[in-house]
Amino acid sequence: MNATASPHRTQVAIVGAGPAGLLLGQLLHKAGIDAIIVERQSADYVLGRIRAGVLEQVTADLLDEAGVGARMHQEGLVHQGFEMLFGGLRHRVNLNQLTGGKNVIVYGQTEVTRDLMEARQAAGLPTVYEAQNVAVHDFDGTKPRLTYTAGGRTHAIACDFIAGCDGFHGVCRTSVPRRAITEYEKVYPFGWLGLLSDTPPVNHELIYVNSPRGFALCSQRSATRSRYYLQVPLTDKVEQWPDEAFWDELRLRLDEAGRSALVTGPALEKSIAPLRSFVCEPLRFGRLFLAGDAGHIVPPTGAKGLNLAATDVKYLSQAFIDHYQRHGSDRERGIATYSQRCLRRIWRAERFSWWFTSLMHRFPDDDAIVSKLKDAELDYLMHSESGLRTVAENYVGLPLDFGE
Ligand code: RFL
Ligand code: PHB
Repeated sequence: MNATASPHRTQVAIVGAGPAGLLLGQLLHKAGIDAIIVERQSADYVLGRIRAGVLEQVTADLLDEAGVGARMHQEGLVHQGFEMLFGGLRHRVNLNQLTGGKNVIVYGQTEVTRDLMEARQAAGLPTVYEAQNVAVHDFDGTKPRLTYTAGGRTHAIACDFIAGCDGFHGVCRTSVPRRAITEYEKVYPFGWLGLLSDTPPVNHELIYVNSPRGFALCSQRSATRSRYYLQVPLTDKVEQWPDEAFWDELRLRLDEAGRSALVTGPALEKSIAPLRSFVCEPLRFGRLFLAGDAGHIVPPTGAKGLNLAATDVKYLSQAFIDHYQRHGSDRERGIATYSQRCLRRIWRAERFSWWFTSLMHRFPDDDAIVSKLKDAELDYLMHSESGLRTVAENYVGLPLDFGE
């Protein structure tokens, strides 16, 4: 039987030390609000997950606001555009020109996470790693609690609010009664096989490829580190894809210029990720708030997941700051409107990610006419100023406040 340690008290208990939880912790710390983060995995495990690579300007601004942007500015690569390859031809989407000067920054999620972890550690802020049996309680009343076990003991944290930043497979969303939630979900009939290698990128900008053999993406982390993805059947296993098979298939999906520029090397990491569109409504249940992948998932084609997590966290930190620091009727406004503010932005990003994914991938039931129609849509988009602008303004992301 576990002994129970005496309860801790904090203002905000954060579940999950991914980018959403860590960024929230940092923004609250800057505002003088107490928070404890409780994470199921070890810090090394969290840092070992290779995920996002593209940051919107809004996300970069938030990292600056949190005081963790220095290395991103030094090492991140500012990209003013990307390329689309289909029908054997490349087309450039000039993000900067089409959006009045906006760019994206290529800087890996691993690095964002590392910067946030180091800042948290330097400030001496509490994070519990390898917490087991994390559970959230009484969030529909005024005294929520979080419990977990570690080192053979049960620990309890009493708090004012719980922030569920625990990703798609977390415990927070599933602790809410089913009748209080509506979930919208689409699972795509393919996955992305990703490979990371210490090889120079095939191109100075990202290339999104729609080929008859399926989608491919040429991304990067630095001038010497590349990240590539291939659309693969959901039934494929990583073991079926030795490095050489990966490179051979990528060559077949590229154009001649890509094939001759491609430098291959051993994989540092290789994994298959399923693709999903998912939204949970609402995102607040009494004193429990969902942020990031805990509340929504986008397929990675639009590079929106991490960016949406960051903007949820901006709205959530602002809601808590207003609650603790404002007086008068505005005090609870951020809390009351959190879900609706986030969801409007989320649905726009969901739409873009779903549309871009549908356009760029081959679906098992696409017949000849669907393929021809997608080719025609791509051809139209890349040769129309408004088509290109539509792609560009969605890719660089919406501003934080985009009007009523
Ligand atoms: P995370 O990163 O999943 O972190 C959640 C954390 O919660 C912990 N956890 C728990 N802790 C305590 N108790 C429990 N019961 C817990 N259950 C879970 C987990 O261990 C974890 O540490 O969610 P967060 O913070 O919301 O961040 C979201 C992003 O990670 C995600 O949206 C992006 O990675 C998505 N994504 C991309 N987003 C972009 O903006 N740009 C991109 O270029 C991009 N590329 C990608 C991506 C995701 C990918 N995969 C693998 C799904 C590329 C890929 C291949
Ligand atoms: C990545 O570099 O991991 C990456 C880039 C762009 C995407 C998805 C993933 O759309």
